[in-house]
Amino acid sequence: MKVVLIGVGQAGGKVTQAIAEFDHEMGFGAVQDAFAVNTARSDLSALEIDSMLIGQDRVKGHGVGGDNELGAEIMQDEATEVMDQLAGRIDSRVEAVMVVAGLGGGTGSGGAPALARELRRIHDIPIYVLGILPGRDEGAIYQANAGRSLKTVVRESDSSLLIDNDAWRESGESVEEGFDSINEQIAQRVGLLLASGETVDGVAESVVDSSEIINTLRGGGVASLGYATADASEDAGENVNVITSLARNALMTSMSLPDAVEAEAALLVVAGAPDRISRKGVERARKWVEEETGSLQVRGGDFPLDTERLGVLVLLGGAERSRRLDEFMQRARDAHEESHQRDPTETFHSEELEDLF
Ligand SMILES: Nc1nc2c(ncn2[C@@H]2O[C@H](COP(=O)(O)OP(=O)(O)OP(=O)(O)O)[C@@H](O)[C@H]2O)c(=O)[nH]1
Ligand SMILES: [Mg+2]
Repeated sequence: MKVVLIGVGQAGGKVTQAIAEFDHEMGFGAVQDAFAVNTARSDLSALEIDSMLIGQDRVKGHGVGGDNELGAEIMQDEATEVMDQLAGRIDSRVEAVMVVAGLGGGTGSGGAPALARELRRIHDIPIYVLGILPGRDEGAIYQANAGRSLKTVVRESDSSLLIDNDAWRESGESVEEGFDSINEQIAQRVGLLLASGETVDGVAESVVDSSEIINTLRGGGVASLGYATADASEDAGENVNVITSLARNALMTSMSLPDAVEAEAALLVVAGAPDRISRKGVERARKWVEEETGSLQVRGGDFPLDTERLGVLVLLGGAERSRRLDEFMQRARDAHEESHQRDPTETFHSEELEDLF
């Protein structure tokens, strides 16, 4: 799927660059362009992708310090300039835009939904948000910010792919220590998903294409992505169980937003050498995903890759009924109450923290 990535804020810029680099190193060509927007000059100068500084008159290049309302205001005020910068990048080949941001900060948290809204007004292609949720041990302000931003992000995007910072963290690492490795994991998994929709010459009809990704996300709401790999036999016939257990691992242990109980739609992508992919395994894995998610819309397809291993990607659309999301919203509400007790004058719109849907 040909995409333009737009990172907003520090996490947004770093993750955008990581996905673009992965795509480039692998030679996939799914990422047409990668761009970063931020209120902090130093965050932008650490990046190699093209970028734009906003809010200079208000925060002098120093970031919004976690104030996501200010982040949203700045993006709204400078929307025309940002759209001008993006116009030439989103050309007719581009099939979707992905706005990338950490939802716990200020610039990305407030700016990403504001940018998504503008993009949707102007462009007919799907505008997705890749939103990073703070991990459990990040501070209260991050939790509260992300809680407030989440509902807006979901409303303003065609689908919001959520990644919990605890989901793909190496055990033993703190979230901060782990950012680079988390970003690598995000880059690999999201990069593979985007590349899986790129048609390759002379391949069978079982290959995934962009429309399947778009259709899986068509219902909007929250999306989640999981991935697992394993060694595989040269003989497809011996890989039936490899594929079914990879699907199980991807869905049960590696989702970017863990513990989804239901999904509206799902896409099961089996990556690997075509002669190692067992059709029977793919069929069984699809049936299992159907039963597990209660979705009657489970799409499937192959992603031919020159490797001895097999990998399975599971993309869920309409997956807002997740225990992890409930847990997260509770954390955000607790964080909000805590900050309220400290500062009773704070004007916090608590209705935004009521149940997400
Ligand atoms: N996965 C990941 N998360 C990050 C990274 N950097 C920051 N975060 C998370 O993103 C949230 C903070 O957002 P930032 O992107 O730092 O904030 P910002 O959008 O730049 O906003 P301000 O700094 O307030 O202007 C927190 O929840 C962090 O844990 C990163 O490199 N990778
Ligand atoms: Mg910042």
